[in-house]
Amino acid sequence: MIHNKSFQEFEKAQSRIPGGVNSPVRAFKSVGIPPILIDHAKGSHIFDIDGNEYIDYVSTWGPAILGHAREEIVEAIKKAAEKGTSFGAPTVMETEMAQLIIDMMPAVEMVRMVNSGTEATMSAIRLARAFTGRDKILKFEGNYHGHADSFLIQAGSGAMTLGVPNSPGVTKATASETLTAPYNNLQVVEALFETYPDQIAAIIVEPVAANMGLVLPKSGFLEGLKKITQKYQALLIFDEVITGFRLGAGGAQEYYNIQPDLTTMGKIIGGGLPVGAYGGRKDIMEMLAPIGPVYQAGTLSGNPLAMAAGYTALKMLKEHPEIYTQMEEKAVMLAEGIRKNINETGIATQVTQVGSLITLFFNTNTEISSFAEAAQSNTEMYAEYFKASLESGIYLAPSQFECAFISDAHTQEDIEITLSANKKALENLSVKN
Ligand code: HOZ
Repeated sequence: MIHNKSFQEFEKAQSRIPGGVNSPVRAFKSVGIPPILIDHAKGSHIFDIDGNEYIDYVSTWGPAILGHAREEIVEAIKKAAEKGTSFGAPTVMETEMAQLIIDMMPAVEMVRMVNSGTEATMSAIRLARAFTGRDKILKFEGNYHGHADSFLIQAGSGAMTLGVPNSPGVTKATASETLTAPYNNLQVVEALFETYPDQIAAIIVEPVAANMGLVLPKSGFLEGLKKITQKYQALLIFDEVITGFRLGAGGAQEYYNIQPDLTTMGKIIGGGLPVGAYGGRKDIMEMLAPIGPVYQAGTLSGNPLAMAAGYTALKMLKEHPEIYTQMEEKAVMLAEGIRKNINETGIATQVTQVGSLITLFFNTNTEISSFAEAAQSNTEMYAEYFKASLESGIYLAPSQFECAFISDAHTQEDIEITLSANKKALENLSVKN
């Protein structure tokens, strides 16, 4: 494939935008080639500015759950835009959106819209601190909750990919209020609560960790977190920015049947436009200004275009539960096909999958349940695999520590093409290694 235009444009971008990108993972740094620049996308396919076409498994990191440029969503945005793009004042659609989220997410009684997942998580911990009167939060190694200071401690996603899990610029004082534990390790969580019994405001967790590659919660882990937070009167926050409306219409809280006190949302909730939200128990949410003292605001919060796109996407997902069954079937077909290819080529890899999320880890551990185990992955092999896949027209996450996202638009044919590209890439790797 020829990528000349992409490479030229990326050269230009680098002298104008730090690293040439507006979000670090996009720079392809960990896979050793310059990024391809995107021209457009439709359904499950994405097209670069050199005219190459790929089957897309990044799916804009989740939001394209109904496929790119889905007609119903594009129409809703156009219709909303004709009426004005921002008012900085309440609209009826915001209440309808709130009601839809409340109907879909079991643990959400009230919800506040913001503009990104980062805004949702940073606001949720401020609220948790105010509600409990405590300062510390507990997060898990390799979980990613956006880029607010309190979360850039042992963080996953781009921070893990670039080897900067603890970012400079976060003050020692802020870092000291964030406690960390290994994912899936209840003993460490319990021990931290024994040390700080009345200082931890909340545990924030990705109920399925999807920013260190896909790492599933062990049976009893999420239930254990719920029990510990109840015992110590701390709050449990599920960061459902990735799992919300993806593991099912009711997110991970419905999938695993656990009620967190607060939930943070993003990605799918905007139907491809920049939206985040946080919600949960009414008694906690009512502490927010203007009825309570906890301040949080935003001119573009509840933006009419974003509400129109997000509402349309969520309504389609609510009304068509078969979408989830079909996405899962495709994900299982892909995961099983990759496992078969692995057996035939003898490469040391692990495939994790839940719902429509998948990661192929180049990793010799037989089980990957923590940051430490995920971090042992062979990132050079992943880079080779990524480049071979790209050449075969498969667009994967440019990092070992992210997921592949299946959408409603992926077809059986897409999966078959992906599996034969996967086989070819694994065969080449097995010859080299
Ligand atoms: N943090 C995102 C992946 N988990 C990447 C966002 C982006 O680069 O668009």
